[in-house]
Amino acid sequence: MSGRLVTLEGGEGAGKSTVLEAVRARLMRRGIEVVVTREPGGTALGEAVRALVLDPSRRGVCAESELLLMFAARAQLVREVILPAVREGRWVLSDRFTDASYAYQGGGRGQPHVRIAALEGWAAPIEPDLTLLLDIGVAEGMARAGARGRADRIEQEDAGFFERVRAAYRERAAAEPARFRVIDAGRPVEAVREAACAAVDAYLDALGASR
Ligand code: Z5A
Repeated sequence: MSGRLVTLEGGEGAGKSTVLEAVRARLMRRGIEVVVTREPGGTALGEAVRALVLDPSRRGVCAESELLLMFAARAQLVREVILPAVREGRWVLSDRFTDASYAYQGGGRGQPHVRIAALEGWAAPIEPDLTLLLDIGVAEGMARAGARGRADRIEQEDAGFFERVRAAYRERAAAEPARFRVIDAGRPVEAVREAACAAVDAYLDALGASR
């Protein structure tokens, strides 16, 4: 089977980290070699950018800089990790990818869609094959994340910002139903994990059927 890019997305407190390991384990159980990565990050350069862009003490980061930093990390990740792995037939499971820029920098910060699309076209020219969107109400997600006790710079935004992020994610999912699976992340952990794994199983079964 050829390589694939699978991404996990969601707003504040959606539980991506909690679900990621279950999805990885399910793919491996189905005989697939998985490379796990995250955004921003996943390379030495990307992790340095992550520390910079999420540093809660850094004030006054403009939306344009934030967007460019996300894509600087992504360009490196695509070339250093994702494209080589996919070309070698492995699957990459990424905790966030370009949809996050459309949601956070586009929906949240108001950066124009065309500007993000232009960056995507040359800096990160690969689209995920499957995207699991963990969707949760903003108040509930913020309560979960708040209970965790640490907040990066972007997590310190207000509920209105996260409402715009959520709306942007949902719009993208509605526009691309073949790629997205929207998972109700407001349920107990086990139910969310199961729904995510079931979506992966269904995707794999469909691939098998079409081979
Ligand atoms: N960002 C961006 O702006 N633009 C971009 O292009 C990209 C990223 C790529 C870092 O992302 C930030 O970068 C993020 C978006 C921005 N900032 N914000 N906001 P990240 O993905 O690394 O950070 P994160 O959003 O905080 O994700 P996370 O750490 O993986 O958190 P999570 O998705 O909310 O997952 P969690 O840690 O598994 O769950 C949160 C808490 O809820 C935790 O205590 C769990 O035990 C609990 N939890 C999880 N699931 C459940 C259920 N089902 N019930 C009850 N409690 C639960």
